[in-house]
Amino acid sequence: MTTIFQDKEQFIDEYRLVVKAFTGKSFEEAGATDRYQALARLIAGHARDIASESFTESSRKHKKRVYYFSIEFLIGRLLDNYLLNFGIRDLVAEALADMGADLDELCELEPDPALGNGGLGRLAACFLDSMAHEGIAGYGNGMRYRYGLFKQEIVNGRQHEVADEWLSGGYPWEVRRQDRAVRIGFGGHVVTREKNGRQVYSVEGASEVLAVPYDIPVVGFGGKTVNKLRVWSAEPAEEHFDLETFNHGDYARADADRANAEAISAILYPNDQGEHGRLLRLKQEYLFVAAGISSLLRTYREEYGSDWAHLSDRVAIHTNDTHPAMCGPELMRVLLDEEGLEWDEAWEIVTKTVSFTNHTILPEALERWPIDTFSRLLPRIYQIIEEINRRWAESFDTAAEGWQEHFRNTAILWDGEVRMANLSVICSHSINGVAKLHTEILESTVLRDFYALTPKKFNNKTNGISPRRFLAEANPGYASLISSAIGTGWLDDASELERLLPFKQDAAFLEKVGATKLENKARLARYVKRETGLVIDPASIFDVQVKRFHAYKRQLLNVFKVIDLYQRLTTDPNTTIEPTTFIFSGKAASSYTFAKEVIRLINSVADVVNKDPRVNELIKVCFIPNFRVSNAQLIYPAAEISEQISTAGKEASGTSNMKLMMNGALTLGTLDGANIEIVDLAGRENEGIFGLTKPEVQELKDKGNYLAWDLLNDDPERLGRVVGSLTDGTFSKLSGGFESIRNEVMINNDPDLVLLDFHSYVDAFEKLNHDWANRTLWNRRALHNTAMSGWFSSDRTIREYRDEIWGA
Ligand code: Z15
Repeated sequence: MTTIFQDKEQFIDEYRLVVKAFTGKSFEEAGATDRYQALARLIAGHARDIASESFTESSRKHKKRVYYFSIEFLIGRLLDNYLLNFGIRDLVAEALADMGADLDELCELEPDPALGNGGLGRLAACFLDSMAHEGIAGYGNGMRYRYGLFKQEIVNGRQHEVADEWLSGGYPWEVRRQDRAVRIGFGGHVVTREKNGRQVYSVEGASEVLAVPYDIPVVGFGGKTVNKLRVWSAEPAEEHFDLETFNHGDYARADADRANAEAISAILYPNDQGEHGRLLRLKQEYLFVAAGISSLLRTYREEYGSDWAHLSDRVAIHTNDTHPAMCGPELMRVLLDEEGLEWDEAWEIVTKTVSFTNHTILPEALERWPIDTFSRLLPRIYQIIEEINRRWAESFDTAAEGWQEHFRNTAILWDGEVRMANLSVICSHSINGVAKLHTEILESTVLRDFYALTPKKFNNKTNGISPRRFLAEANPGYASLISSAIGTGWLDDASELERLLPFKQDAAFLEKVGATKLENKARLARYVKRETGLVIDPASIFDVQVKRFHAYKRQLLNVFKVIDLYQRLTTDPNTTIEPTTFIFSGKAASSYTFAKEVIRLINSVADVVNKDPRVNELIKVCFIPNFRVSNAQLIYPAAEISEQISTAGKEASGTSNMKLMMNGALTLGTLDGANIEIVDLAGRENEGIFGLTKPEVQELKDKGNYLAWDLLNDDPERLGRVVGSLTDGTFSKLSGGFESIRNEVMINNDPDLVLLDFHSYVDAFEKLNHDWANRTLWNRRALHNTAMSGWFSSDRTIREYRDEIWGA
């Protein structure tokens, strides 16, 4: 463990100096925000010192550098995390207490940077954590959005979106690196010249913006390695402030260049998966790709000169989904146009350096850009893509049976569009999915023609999560109980959690497992009371579904279950249930009408159920607004039931399933994504598995005879009553009825098979719910889940990437 302060006194001396230098005030005079800012700056300063040591050491050892390109990094708050990773959390907490301050209160003042939407962005952040822990020279490359993902407010049950001004108070962790700014060109046209008997290409008439990097340190657990995350901000390339126009009173026009450039990094697009096509988004994608490539090549050049043939020995470029798909063509452009390499040489270097992860099979999420938009914005990149595509076509044996179909499915340019997934695959030496089932689906359907050609390029890397952030930091009570039993080695090597297994026979220990859960539930209940006014009972079962709202994730199935229970409890005296709080949290894309209606339905059901004295001692519905990393860390530790109920085949992996498992929740889920691996590890008897499997869903689709009406007609008492309640006024008091949801299920024929899985779901829920009565058995299963969750550490995932993809 590298330590940055010898003792409390040294910390206090340094801290007082930083408070003084930063605010001009003494610690006693400084307010809480200043105290937070100064503390973060102090830790960030030490982190940067170690970062430069880590960099020097990796140079000396000629370590391969891994650049992780992602358009999202959902890093969460850093102060608490970095104190933990430096091993000084207790020291700093005690020192602050001596000074009359409270560390937890200061941590709460940190903004939660929302530079991502959901799973993909948080995965990227866990990977940075694990690369630093594993001592990999691994760097994030992404976008510095001025406004992160919108803040969600709930008004009359509806989601409202409010701008997230996370930078307004200043962000103490970042350092602006003006000296490493890069000019990026858009538009213009390609000019060809002859130079020494060779065609040379360049772009003329492009308009340029300046990409300015901001570096954020990434502290690995143990404090030995500090890497960095580099995020890019767009600014005008020249100061074109027009004084004359300004003096004539046209203030806005005087600064128009600035506004146009800054628009590129103004907002994060709030769609988790699905609809795109905005020119500004394409500009974002090219900006962070081109700036990142330029920046990593500069570092390489400083270390190894222009020895491009060995680039792939020293550098790995990983593309997180298709948003950075232009890494391949952009690296080709630099090698061809700026470094003068021949196509074949350059292509070999590119394909040995670049690798690709696919995160979804949803067709609406597979990025495609209209060729005319694309070629106008990025003429040279487009030209290179055309040549890649031409050579790809040429590589087929046109005498072979069915080659046309294989080409049609794998072409980059088709039907007037640039297909980014195919571009990513063709430019990469490795293509992976994010869970076993997901990779199988890629190989057998979505990318099957590629798989047939180059099966060895395909591999699986089941996702993981950081045990430091999602267990140690989020759940300090449980973490210290675990450490009291098996020591603290699990923080370094989460597979050691398996050493908890013998404690399943220890009744006193199991009781403590239950007691820490109860404390976490009380902590969450206080948060809910503060944020929403709703009172929830920590003695009830906390049943939790927290994730983005999407039809395939089937929050609708969950609320149908709640409606059914409500109706049975109020009409059928034989219905029994352990007291349960149904907790939902998550955002919907601003333009995703159906998802937003499901949020409104949940809040409308909550409004009725929570006010109804016939049931509100037994069931409560709780929607927690504005789901983000910081409140997620309060929610996971409080959960007993983890709802992972996507239609089989649709959820690539899921990662909240792993976070909840590690925190001792039992999975109520379908055999989808990484749920399958949870069951393999922890045993079906320790979870609640229900519903159609992927092959069964497939068979149904192939037969094509599923009819939602049949299910409704067969079950008027329960399903019929649930669906009827959407439009009969039962839940319409708050802000109206739910015709559009009813139409989705009955007229659009229930595309996500909510009605089909309804009964097996409710039955599986009731079984789990009744199991709760025997608390010893329950706590034993909870502990078993935690004990078997170590394999889902992102350290394991990252070691697999390192050994099998990056060779770092
Ligand atoms: C996103 O969050 C995911 C996939 C995407 O293609 C996009 Cl654009 C965003 C999610 C998957 O839905 C989820 O199953 C997976 O666990 C996560 O990426 C990380 O791989």
